[in-house]
Amino acid sequence: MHLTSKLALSETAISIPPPAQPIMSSSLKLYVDANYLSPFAMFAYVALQEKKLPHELLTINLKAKQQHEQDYAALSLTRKVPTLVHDGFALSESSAITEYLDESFPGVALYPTEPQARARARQIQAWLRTDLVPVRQERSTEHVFLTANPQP
Ligand SMILES: N[C@@H](CCC(=O)N[C@@H](CS)C(=O)NCC(=O)O)C(=O)O
Repeated sequence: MHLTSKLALSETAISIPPPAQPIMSSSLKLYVDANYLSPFAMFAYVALQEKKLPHELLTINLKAKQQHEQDYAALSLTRKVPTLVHDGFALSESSAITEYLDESFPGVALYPTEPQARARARQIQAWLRTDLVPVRQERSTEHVFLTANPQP
């Protein structure tokens, strides 16, 4: 019997509405690179963590070209990581993933709701992905996480 009905039948009759969405019954899988160095995969992973969404983390060995194998290519048109699979719905592109998670699940808001603030957040995200590529190249995740004593 559901918790809500049990409580409703009891004398105190405290009614606790079920969560807006049954998070635990959703199946979420995130495909990331096997070295855990893709900054794009990190965006999606951090979104799952921030929203406290239980998920399965699966790895794709990019060096071994696993992204081109039939099973993964069927999920990701671009054959890149990350890819999120939510109850059979497969979605690539890190910003699409973070926005989808934010719009689909309750919990902490990843983006502001006010349109101008939201646009500003997306603007910064877009800069990070495009215009700030030279900075990303100079401070790549390989450099930051794998170089001993990286220079600031
Ligand atoms: N625009 C994509 C970029 C994803 C991307 O470039 N992923 C790289 C890893 S950092 C990848 O999967 N590369 C494999 C390949 O190009 O074959 C996003 O934001 O998700």
